[in-house]
Amino acid sequence: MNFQKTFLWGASISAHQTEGAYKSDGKGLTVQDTRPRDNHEIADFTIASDHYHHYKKDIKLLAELGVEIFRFSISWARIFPLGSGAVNQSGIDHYQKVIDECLRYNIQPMITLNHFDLPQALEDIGGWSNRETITAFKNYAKTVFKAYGNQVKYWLTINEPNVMLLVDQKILGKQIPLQEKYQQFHHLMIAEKYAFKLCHELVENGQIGPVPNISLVYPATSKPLDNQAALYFNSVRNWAYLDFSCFGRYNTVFKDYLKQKDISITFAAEDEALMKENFPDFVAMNFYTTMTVEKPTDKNKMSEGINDQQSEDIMDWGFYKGVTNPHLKKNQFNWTIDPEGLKTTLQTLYDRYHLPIIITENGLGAKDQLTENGKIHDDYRIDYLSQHLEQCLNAIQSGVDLFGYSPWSAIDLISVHEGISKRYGFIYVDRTEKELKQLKRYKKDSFFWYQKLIQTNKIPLERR
Ligand code: BGP
Repeated sequence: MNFQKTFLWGASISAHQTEGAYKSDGKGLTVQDTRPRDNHEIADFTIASDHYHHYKKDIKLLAELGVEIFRFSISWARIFPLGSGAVNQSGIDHYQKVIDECLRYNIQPMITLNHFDLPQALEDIGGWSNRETITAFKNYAKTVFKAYGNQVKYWLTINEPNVMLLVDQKILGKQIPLQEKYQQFHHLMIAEKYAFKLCHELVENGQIGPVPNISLVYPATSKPLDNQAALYFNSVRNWAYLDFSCFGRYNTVFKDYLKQKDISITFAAEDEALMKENFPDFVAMNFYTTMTVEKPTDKNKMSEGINDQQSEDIMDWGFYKGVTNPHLKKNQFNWTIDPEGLKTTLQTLYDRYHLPIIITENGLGAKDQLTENGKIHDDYRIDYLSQHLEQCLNAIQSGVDLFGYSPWSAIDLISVHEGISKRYGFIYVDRTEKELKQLKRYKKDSFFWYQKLIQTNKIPLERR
């Protein structure tokens, strides 16, 4: 079976992980520029892949790759250096040039409004704990919809609010107390509702979707209590977010979790109506892995909190504890690989929301090697992508309305907390953690493989 001709092929990046130029042309600092680093041996985001200065070259390569969409995020602090207040015209102009460059090659931009990089000035007033941040976000979203809405039709709201809150230490560099975390959840989701509303009001034919990271949660055994554990973690990690986006409500399992944790959420007068009147046009989903949990039985054996995206790092006493799934392999960075889980995730998601789905992240982080003659033989990435795409086809055949695939990542970028050595791109960026070299771009084997796939709408059998 082939993919339909209308299926959208893309590639994804985020601003802070690629752009660099972290203080150029009036940009303000963001929480990603200031967050305390646990490992100073790895690259920071100050120069990253220097996409800010290489965007023309990078987009030309993406055109050669053949993608129809390019998912990137706008750095809010380039548009509003202080998060709100005066607009920075250089920031507006920069993304205008990026959009023009995409359109020159017939590539549709798919823009994420915010990808982990909240302006520091807003963090200084409490970040997402303060409703002022919602007001600032509304104004920022309105500004970019007005600036680019006549050219950009695909929009994404806030990248992975679920992972950002669950893995706060790794992504934001600080742990948010539980009560505050779930008030932030509410504010993030309300901000998203404003984005749906404003996009529909301001962008003619505009389409907008939420972009959570979805990892289906399996029970470790058929014990009823392990199944309960999976139910709660599925709700807290996945459905609480999408139920808010797509149904406009808190789901009952999540409400019970909050009640048992003694957490109460403060609503503002406008929230109820906003939640129930504004919905997305599609769901964008980032998928890397699945999770497996059991009901925890021994408090002494548990350390606190959720430390990473992997099962083994999940601990929530009374609810769930992550375990290794013995049936699945792992990548070099200990992330579980579960292509069949992608099919089940797509089916579960489609059955729940009945909205078209696009995958906006999926990919393999690996320590690629550049050979002396400028090649990167990343067969392991091709294998990973092939296996996941086969499951996309199976999901489509089973009735899921999956309309596009935009893997992570277009070019090599700085991983959230594992530097440049953890590479995801189709395009290799020649730098090390500490040495910038020339930042030259090279096409990996996966580049040619993906190019062929896009040309034929069929998963190529050959690897090179
Ligand atoms: C997602 C984020 C991305 C990206 C990816 C891989 O959660 O949206 O920004 O980085 O995960 O994660 P990592 O960089 O930790 O390997």
